[in-house]
Amino acid sequence: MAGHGYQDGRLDLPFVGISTFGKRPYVSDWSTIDADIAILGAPFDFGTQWRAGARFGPRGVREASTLFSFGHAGAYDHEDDVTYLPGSVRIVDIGDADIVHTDTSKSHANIETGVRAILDAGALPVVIGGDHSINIPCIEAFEGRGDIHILQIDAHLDFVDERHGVTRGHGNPMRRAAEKPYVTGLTQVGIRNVSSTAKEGYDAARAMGSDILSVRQARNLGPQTVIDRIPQGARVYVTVDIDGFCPSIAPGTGTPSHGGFLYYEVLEMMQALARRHEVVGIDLVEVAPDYDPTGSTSILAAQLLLNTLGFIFHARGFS
Ligand SMILES: [Mn+2]
Repeated sequence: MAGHGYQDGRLDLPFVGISTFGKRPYVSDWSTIDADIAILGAPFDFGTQWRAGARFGPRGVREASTLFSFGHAGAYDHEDDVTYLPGSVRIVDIGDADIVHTDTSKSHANIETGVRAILDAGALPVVIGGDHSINIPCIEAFEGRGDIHILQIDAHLDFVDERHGVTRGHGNPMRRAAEKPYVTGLTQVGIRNVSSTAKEGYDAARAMGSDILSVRQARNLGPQTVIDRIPQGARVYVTVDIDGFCPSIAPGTGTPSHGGFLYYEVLEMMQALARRHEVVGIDLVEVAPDYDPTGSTSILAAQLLLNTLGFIFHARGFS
């Protein structure tokens, strides 16, 4: 069989080489992004209110993503009879936003610069956190680029307005998003248990256009019905807090909350979303690899991202 294409050159197994996301090309110059998807790391975790460690999320998820980097022929899914992420979908990794310790403003500004560079290049931004505060500069990068709706998968509502002067911590991002004139609404799914948001936050969220569903409510509705609640025609930005998942499968996070989603529940929401809506951006936050010595949390994050990207670009007609 010598000479057949996929047996030529390097074998390049997943554990071999440099851990960019999916072992895709690294682009260090943000003025030269030429891709359909660009991955940005946002290793910032000064916004946490309990366990830090999400600063290592980008490295953890990148390393885990190499598991799914076999070859360049795409990922064949026998259930869907589709080869997702064929070679025609160009993915690059633009590295990390620079983080300045103790300086949230500078660090967030650097994240926003990265997302703007990706959007200016016409690519889909995929940002790996970092704690959930990194969603704030991600959403700010969308200013002047049309209306968006936000789909949040999370255990926590993250709708705190301000406490002790803090407005850009990991309990604030959905409130900051809802304040933007170009954010037309939020669908907040997986919300459960005690968290930083008090009743006033829930009332404010609903008054500002949020549809809030717990895990049990979402489970009873089913993934398609949850997605059908998002207004038809909305351009959707997805923010996934890994603690939306059950800590039994995602213990590597700062504030785990029992009773979360299992893999297919979220995956099927992403598939339904990709079929029905234009997805304009994604962030995945709060992976703190040090709390999960098995590495399973990072693998879950990488697997969800790659499969979601496959659904989005399949819906866009790539084959
Ligand atoms: Mn969150």
